Amino acid sequence: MYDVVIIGGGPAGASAAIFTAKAGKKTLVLDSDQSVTRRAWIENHYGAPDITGPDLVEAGKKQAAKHGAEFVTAKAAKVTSQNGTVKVETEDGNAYEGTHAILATGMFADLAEASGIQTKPGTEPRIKTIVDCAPDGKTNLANVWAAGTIAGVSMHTIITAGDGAKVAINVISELNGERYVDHDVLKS
Ligand SMILES: Cc1cc2nc3c(=O)[nH]c(=O)nc-3n(C[C@H](O)[C@H](O)C(O)COP(=O)(O)OP(=O)(O)OC[C@H]3O[C@@H](n4cnc5c(N)ncnc54)[C@H](O)[C@@H]3O)c2cc1C
Repeated sequence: MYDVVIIGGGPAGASAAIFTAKAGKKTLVLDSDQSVTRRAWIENHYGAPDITGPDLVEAGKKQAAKHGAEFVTAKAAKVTSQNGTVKVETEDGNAYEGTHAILATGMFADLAEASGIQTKPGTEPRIKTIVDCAPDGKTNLANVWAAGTIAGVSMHTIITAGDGAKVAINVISELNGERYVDHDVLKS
């Protein structure tokens, strides 16, 4: 049983996984490897001048794995939530359980729709459907959250990665029962 199951390994999902894994939460990332970011050349990501989308996506996954996040290449087909446990079933017939789940599926709303997670029309350019979530990321399904493009934020890597981090801190704070901060100090 995981503390957090994250669906989507793009900037939003992997950024969330960096925070949850670094906070000592047992973290699984399920990813179908269809990130649109892989087609990007990025010159506007604060602190990472001139980077290819594939390099940014790989760097994010490596950073999360360094802190203990597990990655499985699979397509999630359905999310259910019952009695404090979230179950994620994948197209290859497997199922994974966690206390919380974060949807970071980018432009893909099919998982949310197949799972009875409320959606609404997107407001950002080229985004058809998004999850109808609260500002903290909570969806209508207990312990299921949304982050990044699928949560309706502006479709830019610094913003989707930031939103993944924001939602991860909300999930960690809920697990810990108090607000969480992750600050490391430069050793002198
Ligand atoms: C051509 C192009 C150029 C761009 N240039 C820039 C730029 O210069 N600067 C900038 O800031 N942004 C740019 N972007 C936007 C950037 O790529 C996105 O904003 C972004 O970062 C999206 O992050 P995300 O994590 O929300 O989604 P994504 O990166 O799309 O990640 C979503 C992940 O979820 C996975 N997934 C979806 N459904 C499932 C499922 N059911 N089960 C398992 N996994 C699933 C997908 O495989 C994917 O890996 C560009 C985008 C494109 C397409």
